[in-house]
Amino acid sequence: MRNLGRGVIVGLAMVTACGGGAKNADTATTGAAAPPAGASAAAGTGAAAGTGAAQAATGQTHEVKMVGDANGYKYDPANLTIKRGDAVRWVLVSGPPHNVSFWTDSIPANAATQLGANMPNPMSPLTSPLFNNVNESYTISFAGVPAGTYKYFCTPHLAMGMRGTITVQ
Ligand SMILES: [Cu+2]
Repeated sequence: MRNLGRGVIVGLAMVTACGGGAKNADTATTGAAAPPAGASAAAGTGAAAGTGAAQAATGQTHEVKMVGDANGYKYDPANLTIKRGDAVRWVLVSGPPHNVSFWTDSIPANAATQLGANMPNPMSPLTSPLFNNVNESYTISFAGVPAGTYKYFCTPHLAMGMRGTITVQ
């Protein structure tokens, strides 16, 4: 009986450790979902925050690679500074699936509505779909969003430290 119990515990630990993408995705989504109450309240107060319609980029498009290999999982560059109106294009280089998900509590106040509107085909609020193919890309316009720091992560690889920052000037 004792041995059986121990076996179950070990088994559970292994499931947790090897849960992989789906489990991490659940955790990340839950974590990201908590703050929006405050964020949307803030967005509602600021009339200039965006109407919910996407705004096309008017400036430069910057490229960020999504990389996963023997050296780890990362965005390259992980930290990028752009101007308002620029766009960022994430390109899948290796180690999919990858995506782009913003922490709702780690973007400027009032940013969520317009940023969300500027994100094509979101899987959930401020979260891009998952990308599985090399050279697949995803572009977000940073037009109409407030200046500041936007922190984001890859849902499947957050636990492996795949995260980045866009600073909008
Ligand atoms: Cu990833």
